[in-house]
Amino acid sequence: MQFIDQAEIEVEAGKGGDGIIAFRREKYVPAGGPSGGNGGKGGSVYLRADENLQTLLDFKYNHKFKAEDGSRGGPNNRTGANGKDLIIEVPCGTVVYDAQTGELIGDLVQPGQTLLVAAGGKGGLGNQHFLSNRNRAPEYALPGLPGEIKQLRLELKLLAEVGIIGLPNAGKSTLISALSAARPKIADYPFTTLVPNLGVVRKPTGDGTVFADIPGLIEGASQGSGLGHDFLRHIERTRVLLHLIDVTSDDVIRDYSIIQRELQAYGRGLAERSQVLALNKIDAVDKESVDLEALATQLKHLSQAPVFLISAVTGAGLEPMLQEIWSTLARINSAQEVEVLG
Ligand SMILES: Nc1nc2c(ncn2[C@@H]2O[C@H](COP(=O)(O)OP(=O)(O)OP(=O)(O)O)[C@@H](O)[C@H]2O)c(=O)[nH]1
Ligand SMILES: [Mg+2]
Repeated sequence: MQFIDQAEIEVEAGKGGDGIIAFRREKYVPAGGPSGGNGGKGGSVYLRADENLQTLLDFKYNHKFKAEDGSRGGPNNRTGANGKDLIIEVPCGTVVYDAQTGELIGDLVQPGQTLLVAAGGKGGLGNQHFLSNRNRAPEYALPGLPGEIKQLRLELKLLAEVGIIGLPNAGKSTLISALSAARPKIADYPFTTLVPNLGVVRKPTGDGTVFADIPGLIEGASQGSGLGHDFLRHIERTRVLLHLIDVTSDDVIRDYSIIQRELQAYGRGLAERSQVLALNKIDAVDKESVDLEALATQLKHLSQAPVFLISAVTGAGLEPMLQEIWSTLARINSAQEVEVLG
């Protein structure tokens, strides 16, 4: 599945109903007063955050939305019916911009939160409204006003809890396909992954956690080199970074440090985020000539983070690594609850 995290849509609110011109015709009343009712208000368009949605994919096929028009006023001072509002569901975390001006309209964070994006037009006034001492029989009414039309750009930062990062070719996509139902392209060359892949990994408790496989980062990513910067933005909202390092590299420590420096240069707290490190491809090293345990210990000292020896291909070491990720997430989540309560 292609993951789309941007979409453009057009929203149009309903037009207000027209006011009408009418006069009472009653028996024995030679000239009845004006009785044309006002038009109803046009429906407005709202966006609403829905926690069950994960992507903006739906908007690829469907990008024009219109709310109902208000009805015309009726005789006997009857106001026309208001047009129904239109509510468009979007994933939590959707940021909404005016596509023409680039202006930020709003950010939909909490489930159920709504945002007015196009206001319905006002109904026109019927001729009864214009009755005055000067004019006992006004022969005019106002048309309803048009509803707002807006081009919106929706942006969704991946709401993944775990971001898989690392140099190109470290095995990130192989890992997400081993852990989840995601089937990204895997190949023996850098920059195989061009857009982030999402995969849902089942916790022992049964519920899922979203992992994001990010395109490989290279030196200078924070300055825009490679595919870098665009994708660092995607991991801003993750809680844990799973940093994969290819253990067959000639300098594992250097590889670790390159990524660490990019996180630091990017800022926004990424370098301080909880990390779990995994030395991947242990099936491919000659255990006689490489002391994997020593390498892991060295990295642990340097990074102050837990380090695991894994193979995304054979599945070795994945279980303890996942356990560490679940307990790290649990720690972070309960710390946040305390913050909210305090
Ligand atoms: N032997 C061995 N090879 C692996 C392992 N994990 C990944 N590979 C191989 O490493 C190569 C790169 O794997 P990918 O999963 O595409 O790497 P990536 O990190 O997603 O790469 P980019 O998307 O380019 O950043 C592929 O040829 C994989 O088969 C592993 O545990 N053992
Ligand atoms: Mg990849």
